[in-house]
Amino acid sequence: MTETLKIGLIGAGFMGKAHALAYATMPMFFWPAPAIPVRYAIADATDELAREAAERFGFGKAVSDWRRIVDDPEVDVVDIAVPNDLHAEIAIAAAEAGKHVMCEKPLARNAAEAHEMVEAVRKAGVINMVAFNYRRTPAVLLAREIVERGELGRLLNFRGTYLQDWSADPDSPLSWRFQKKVAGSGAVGDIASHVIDIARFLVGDVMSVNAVVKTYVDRRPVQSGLRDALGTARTSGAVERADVDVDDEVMTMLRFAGGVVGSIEATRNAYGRNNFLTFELHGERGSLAFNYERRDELQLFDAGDPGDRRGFRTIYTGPPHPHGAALWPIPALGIGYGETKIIECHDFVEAVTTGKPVSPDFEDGYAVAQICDALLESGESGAWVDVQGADKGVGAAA
Ligand code: NAI
Ligand code: SOE
Repeated sequence: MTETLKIGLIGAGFMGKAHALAYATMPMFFWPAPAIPVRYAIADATDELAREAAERFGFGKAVSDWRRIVDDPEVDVVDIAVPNDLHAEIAIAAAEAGKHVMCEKPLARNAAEAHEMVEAVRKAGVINMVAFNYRRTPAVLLAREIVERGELGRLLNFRGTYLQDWSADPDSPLSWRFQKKVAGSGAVGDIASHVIDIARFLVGDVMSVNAVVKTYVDRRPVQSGLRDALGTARTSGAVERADVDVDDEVMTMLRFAGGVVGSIEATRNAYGRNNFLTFELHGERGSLAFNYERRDELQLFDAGDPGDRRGFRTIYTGPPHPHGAALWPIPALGIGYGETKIIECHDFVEAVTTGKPVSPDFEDGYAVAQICDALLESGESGAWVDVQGADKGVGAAA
């Protein structure tokens, strides 16, 4: 019989749903599964929310105090899918209780908090992962293989974007994502962090940054309820409004270890862009281009092609590509956001059962938080800012 792992999931909003789906379906894709995740207990902020989540997502127990999950000796894995201000407290308590920890991104509100989390998991010796799932899109994994095989030659530059429009409307309410005390930062930690993770995955450590950081909508309608409706709710007219104290947008130049240069732009105010997470990577022998909105495709340019054949070639990911065989049998049948979470879940569960480390782990989450802190500092000062602790060299982010 396949081993089982009891999961305690904390938070039943957008990410609670995505993680529950991944635990339920991972063995249906990856078989033999490294272990069968058992949806043991789920927590949300009230008894009613927790009960509803348990019924909907198939968990055996519902609790409104997350400490009951952390303290339960039956729980093997604590999975943190709540707003950012709770990540550190829960992860540290879970590690101290000897649980393996999966934590949503950004790892914490800032690098200092993230560092405490790294110390806690290191001391406890538990498996830990930060949920930067976009790097697990098969096309992104393929990009990494192409880079590792040296097919692009020496890397020259990385250009990344993450453009969304769900908060462009000033009547979209002041959810937790617009409050510094909860979120830590705005577009920087929320979405630029994903591109930073991919940049580290493909290129290596970021050494210094020079950023413009901006807040366009500085007051929003006060929201009732804890969950972020991500722009699907509107409150117009003479409603109570309160201050937004995080950024909407960041644009930055980057210097990587090893001499690669780059740029990243992230905004939640780009009308017409939904989940426009893109990158281009240029090397001395070729280039790669990716757009998450066409996530089954990777564009490859080979500078060695004859002059009359120059152009990007579209590779449709499928069974021959990383984790592709576990998904669907024909390329371009189409994978979704859920599949990236299922792959993430597989790799995490495999790490827990084998004891082998998995990436991105809390160290990676901490490194991304250091870059985010540097972006915010540069946005304030207008100067280039060195990223604290960035001394590990190209490839260290693997
Ligand atoms: P959400 O607002 O949809 O859900 C948060 C849930 O946490 C709500 O159900 C809320 O009631 C619950 N909650 C709040 N306080 C709680 C407490 N003390 N105990 C138990 N539950 C509590 O938020 P969403 O979008 O699910 O975000 C959660 C985390 O996931 C954030 O860190 C966010 O940055 C991250 N995220 C990551 C994504 C990715 O692509 N990897 C996508 C969306 C979010
Ligand atoms: C909102 O910007 C959001 O839900 C982010 O929090 C996620 O990390 C991203 O994957 C989708 O957009």
